[in-house]
Amino acid sequence: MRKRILVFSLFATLFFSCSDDDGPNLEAVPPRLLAEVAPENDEEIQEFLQTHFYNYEEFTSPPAGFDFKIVIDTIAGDNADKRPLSEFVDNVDITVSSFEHGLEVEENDIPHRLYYLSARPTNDEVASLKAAGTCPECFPTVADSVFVRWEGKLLDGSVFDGAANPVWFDLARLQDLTQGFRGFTEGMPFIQRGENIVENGDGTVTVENFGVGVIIFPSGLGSFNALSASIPQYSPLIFTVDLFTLNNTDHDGDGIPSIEEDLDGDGYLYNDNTDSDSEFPPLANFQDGDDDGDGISTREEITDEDGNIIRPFPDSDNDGVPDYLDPDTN
Ligand SMILES: [Ca+2]
Ligand SMILES: [Ca+2]
Ligand SMILES: [Ca+2]
Ligand SMILES: [Ca+2]
Repeated sequence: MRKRILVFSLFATLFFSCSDDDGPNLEAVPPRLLAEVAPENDEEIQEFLQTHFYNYEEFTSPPAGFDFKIVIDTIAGDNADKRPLSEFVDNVDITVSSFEHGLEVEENDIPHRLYYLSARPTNDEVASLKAAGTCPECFPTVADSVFVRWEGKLLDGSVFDGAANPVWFDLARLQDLTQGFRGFTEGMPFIQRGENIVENGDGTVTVENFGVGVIIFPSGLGSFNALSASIPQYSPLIFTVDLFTLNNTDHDGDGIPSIEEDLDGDGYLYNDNTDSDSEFPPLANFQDGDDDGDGISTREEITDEDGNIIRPFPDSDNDGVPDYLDPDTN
């Protein structure tokens, strides 16, 4: 019996083989390649987008008392004439490398397609608001913290987790794939925050016009091959989110907002580490209070005698590298 339980519990993830002499011999199945799983997952996602719809009619003409909750259903039967999700989503390619999942076989910058749908306001409205540049603070960056209600589902519709009451998420932390949900972070900048949020004093909040959206992404932007009771390996994930509000974040408190510590501007915070040679464990700049590792804190290198931050950041030797990133100057 013990052996049977062992076999059943490990069957999904381990290769089981019997050898004649010393009984069961368990061998780990090596993880699959990102480059192989990403296009497979994309096919599954595209199939999903073509065969499912959301309650777009309610979002276009909200009935009295509508709760602005996204409902996704199959295009079939009474709903055979609905317009598929594929007509409403936009997508963006995000590259993922093997080190992010701690994979042994090296793969670099493998494209992963993430799909997003803002239902309120619509993707088009979000795009024109962003293009107009009138309200950059209305949208989170990948470095911010967000206050959201959310639900996480698999493509078969089963819910693996969620929060019916809003909770805070640190998107920068979630971007670290050891957390398993980088896609959640990468999709959030396409969702608009709500307005006039008020704490009611009883633990609840009210908010107006909160952004409502869906983010769908392949497993390489999720938990990939990780073992979990609720998410099968290599599963694409769907998140529905209501974005109540957000906070800009300065994780290391050095006076530089974390998003400005994405020095190469690629939207990924963990590959910017000015003093990577000199520290262990490595700390990306947004986590590091002394970015150039010269022993003088970043804050000290960017402030005047009164502690006010000087902009642009001081560059005493005029070599184009500000002092806080230049170990030669302080
Ligand atoms: Ca900082
Ligand atoms: Ca970066
Ligand atoms: Ca820093
Ligand atoms: Ca320094």
